[in-house]
Amino acid sequence: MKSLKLLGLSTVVAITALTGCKPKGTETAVSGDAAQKVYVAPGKYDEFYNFVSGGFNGQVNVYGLPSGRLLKVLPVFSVNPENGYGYSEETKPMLETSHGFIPWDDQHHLSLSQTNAEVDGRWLFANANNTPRVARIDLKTFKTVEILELPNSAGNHSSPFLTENTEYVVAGTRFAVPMDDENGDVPIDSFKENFKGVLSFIGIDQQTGGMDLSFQIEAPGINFDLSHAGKKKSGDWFFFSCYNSEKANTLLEVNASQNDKDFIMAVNWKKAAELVKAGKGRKVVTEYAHNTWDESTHSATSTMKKEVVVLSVEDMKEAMFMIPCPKSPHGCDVDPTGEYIIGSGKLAALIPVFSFDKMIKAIADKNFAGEYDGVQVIKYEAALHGEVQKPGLGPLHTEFDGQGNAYTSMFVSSEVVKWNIKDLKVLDRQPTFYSVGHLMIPGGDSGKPFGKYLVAYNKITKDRYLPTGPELAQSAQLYDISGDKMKLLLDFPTFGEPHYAQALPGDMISKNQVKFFKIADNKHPYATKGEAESKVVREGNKVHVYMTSIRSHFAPDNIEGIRVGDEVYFHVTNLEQDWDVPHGFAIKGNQNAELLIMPGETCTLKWVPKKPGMYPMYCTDFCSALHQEMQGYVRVSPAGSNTPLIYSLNNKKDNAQSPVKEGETK
Ligand code: K7E
Ligand code: CUA
Repeated sequence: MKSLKLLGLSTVVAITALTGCKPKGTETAVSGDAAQKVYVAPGKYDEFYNFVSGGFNGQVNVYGLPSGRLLKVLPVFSVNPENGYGYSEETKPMLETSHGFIPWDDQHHLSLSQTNAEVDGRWLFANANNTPRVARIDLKTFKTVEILELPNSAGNHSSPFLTENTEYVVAGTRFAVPMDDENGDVPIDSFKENFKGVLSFIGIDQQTGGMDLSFQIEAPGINFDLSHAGKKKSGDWFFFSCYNSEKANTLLEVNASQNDKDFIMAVNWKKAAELVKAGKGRKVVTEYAHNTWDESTHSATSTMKKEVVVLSVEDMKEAMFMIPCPKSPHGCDVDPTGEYIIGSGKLAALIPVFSFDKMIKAIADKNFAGEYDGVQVIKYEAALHGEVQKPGLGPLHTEFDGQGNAYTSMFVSSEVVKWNIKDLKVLDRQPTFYSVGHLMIPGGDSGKPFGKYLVAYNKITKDRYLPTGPELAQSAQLYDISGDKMKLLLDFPTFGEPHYAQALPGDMISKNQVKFFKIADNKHPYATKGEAESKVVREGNKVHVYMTSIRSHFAPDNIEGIRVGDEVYFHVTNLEQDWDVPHGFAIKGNQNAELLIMPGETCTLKWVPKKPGMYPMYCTDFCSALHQEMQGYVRVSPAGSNTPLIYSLNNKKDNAQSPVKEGETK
């Protein structure tokens, strides 16, 4: 969405004049009882969890609503020094890809798992935009437990969106690119012949949530921007917004804005799945990483997959259609009944609303306007329910309240517009401060919205908070939508750049929270299940420290006999069996982050000391009154020295292991 900030630069003169216009009446926009409505008293829980994408920080941020309090930053696609995600040996495989280890990505969209088109509180799915991947977060532990890379794709923007029973997570590529099994080393201006837009269908195991790339569809080389599944009557279908039907490969802000209409593409995913089952599609050889987290070993594994089944446009002839949609559609949203599909043309002066029933009839009647790269194009009027006239400028995204109303964000005119889905009349408009991107109603893209609040996620903050140098916090705004008119209640700053978000009632997941991991169930190969088992083992130049932590000491806490040239692995097991008692671990000179070890878990920090000396280590998380005493020393001797390897707690050295015993040369 960044590009939209530049929208007004040269092409759209009329809009240029309006991008600078800023809504008036900031103070009067807030009603008298706003404070009371967002006040959550100390010790009380918020009503909703709000999961907000972190944009260019690659993480997912969790807020409470209505308070706007930040509860947690969940590491997903970027390393996180706070808890060692991407730094500890156990979590590093989560960020492996076919391009190697990637410590950063750009995260835009989130989808909560659904059952019967209602959010069910099991999992949260997130996209990585830059190096195409989809992640699954387990809402029992708030941990990223799986990441699947997507081949034949680039710019995984139209992702991840879910079918109504979480059968598939679907992802459309933003950039058309040559297929992975074809030579990508071709002139860029061969775009029209060589570039394809691929849609990915990731099958979800209903018990475990495990992801598997079931198949892909090789669609025309168009840019897929967003999507949503149909629901209820349209539950077998998926709808994707597409821009750049011009197939421009340079200066898209001008060249991809030529056509009066681009498309919404409708795909019958059930038929596609049947075709694959019937043996259609070709096997494309490629490489993509599948990374999974195992909660019994507290470790991730990365495996490289080699193949994917790809359906062609020809295969999909009866199951894939285009609907013309004005001017570079961005958001593609389906109302709670599944009947209405809303395309938001960023440059359009109206919002088209399509009817699912009419679309099906148009297909049956072969009411087509022609073909686009082999895909039948349904006549615009044949699928159209109607247009919302003069809704505002720069419509982007639409959510629903379950009462027959839609709410659309207007990036350019900086407002949220409420309108009636049936008669398409605008009912209310409220300013946003400023330049709203996505908006979100809890459950607002499902078949059962909770419809009490709406949050606008704004791109520009300007004067809303105390200034903080050249970069200001991005901002969210909470509106009360329980009445006829929307009421602004609250501003709260956000982390990174928020795009899409999801929310659900707190009690749907709060009661299922894992409070600690049972030490008896810990199957980590280097777990140390009691202090008596703690030890230090040398294997050549690798030294494994089997360490425990409990309030308020490490075992062992004195280690000697480490040499320059050693690779030391601190496998720290947190022996606590109590909620909210992590221990930290840090050692002077460690080149990666620290560890934060949950109760019952084992985490590993790799440390390569560069020079001889005395290296203090300590717990970084204030865990008890004697937290500051939770410390120790590691003595590092020069390479080749014969300092015996000894380790102890409280100077008991019975377990001392001599390097000579290991049969090593000195
Ligand atoms: Cu509109 Cu990436 Cu969903 Cu941002 S996108 S706003
Ligand atoms: Cu353990 Cu502080």
